[in-house]
Amino acid sequence: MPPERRILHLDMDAFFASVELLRRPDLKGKPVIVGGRGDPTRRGVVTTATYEARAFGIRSGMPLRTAARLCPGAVYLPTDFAEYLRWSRRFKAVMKSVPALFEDRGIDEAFLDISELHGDGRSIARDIKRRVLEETGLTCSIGVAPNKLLAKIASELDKPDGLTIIGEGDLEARIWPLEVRRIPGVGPKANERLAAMGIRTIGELAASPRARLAARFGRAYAAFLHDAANGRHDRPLVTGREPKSRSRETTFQEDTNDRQAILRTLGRLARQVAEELRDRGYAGRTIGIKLRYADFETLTRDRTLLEATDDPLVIRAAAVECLARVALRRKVRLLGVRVGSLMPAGALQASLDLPGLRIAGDELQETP
Ligand code: TTP
Ligand code: MG
Repeated sequence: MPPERRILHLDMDAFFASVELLRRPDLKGKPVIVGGRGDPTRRGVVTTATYEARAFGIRSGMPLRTAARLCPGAVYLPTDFAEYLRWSRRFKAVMKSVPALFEDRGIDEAFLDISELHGDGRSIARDIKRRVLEETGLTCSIGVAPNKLLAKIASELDKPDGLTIIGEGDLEARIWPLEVRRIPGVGPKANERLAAMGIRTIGELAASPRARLAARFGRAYAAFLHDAANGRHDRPLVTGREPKSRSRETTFQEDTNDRQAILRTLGRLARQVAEELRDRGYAGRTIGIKLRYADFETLTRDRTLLEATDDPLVIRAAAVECLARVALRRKVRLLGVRVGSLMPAGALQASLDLPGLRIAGDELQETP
């Protein structure tokens, strides 16, 4: 048996809302809901809410108007990504100062592989929690376990301000009673299918014959599910992960097919995506749009440029070309701009050296 690894997963508590409370301490203890433009009479979705608001049934992804019905007394605040990004960097700086492999998992969570560190997992985790609080004034929840999957499940078990250590011997008592949807990688569809098979808890999943799961899910996913339920997951941390794309989207206050309004919004989204790319030091070659009609039919179009860009005007021009390829007879509900095939902007120069290529439709093709 290989020595037991120790993986630490940290997830910030009610992240966007907690950052808002830093500048509005008067709102502490109140139901606060962050989303859209912070106006529940207008369109938009909840990004997150304080635990006080969650007590009213408020959840991420819920339309603001629904939230307003459930919790009319809440304070509604607009989403301010730039501000959350700044605080995200600060708590990650604390984690990165630990001499251990670090995996960035997005704006409010990350892993550390603390296998090689001296000291027990609990004191390492406590120390990180204390320093994150000192540096940011924010609380987080940490899970420590023999693998990434269990560590992530563990970090959620005692939220907010939690600390949960799961060892191999804790599987039966702590993990098996949980619902299968607590396994990262089990979405609503898999959850539904498992339920239809009579599998509700992780323990029930662990006890299911692999062949039965494979017949329903295919061999690879079945193996993932069965191993996960049995606490087996040997993925290493992914360090130096490069983001694949950046995107921004917005829901119109009123469904529209007014080309001018759509173009204006496209320009704004292009500017926002470009700003975020520059902020993070990336440029991308694939520019795409996403368009959702009022009936929720959704389509995407993209085109690949010769050179990676972080220029808002170039991004907008490419997005406008994509827009020209879709019909605007029906009204549009949502519009998005995405820049993909990202590379560090420093590598931009190297990417310019692409002789013999031209753009044809969506694909780069060899010039005849
Ligand atoms: P989460 O960690 O899922 O949620 P949270 O930090 O708000 O709350 P918890 O204490 O349960 O961890 O997501 C982190 C941030 O990502 C969250 O503050 C807002 C944003 N987010 C969205 O914008 N949309 C979403 O659907 C979700 C789930 C999160
Ligand atoms: Mg969180």
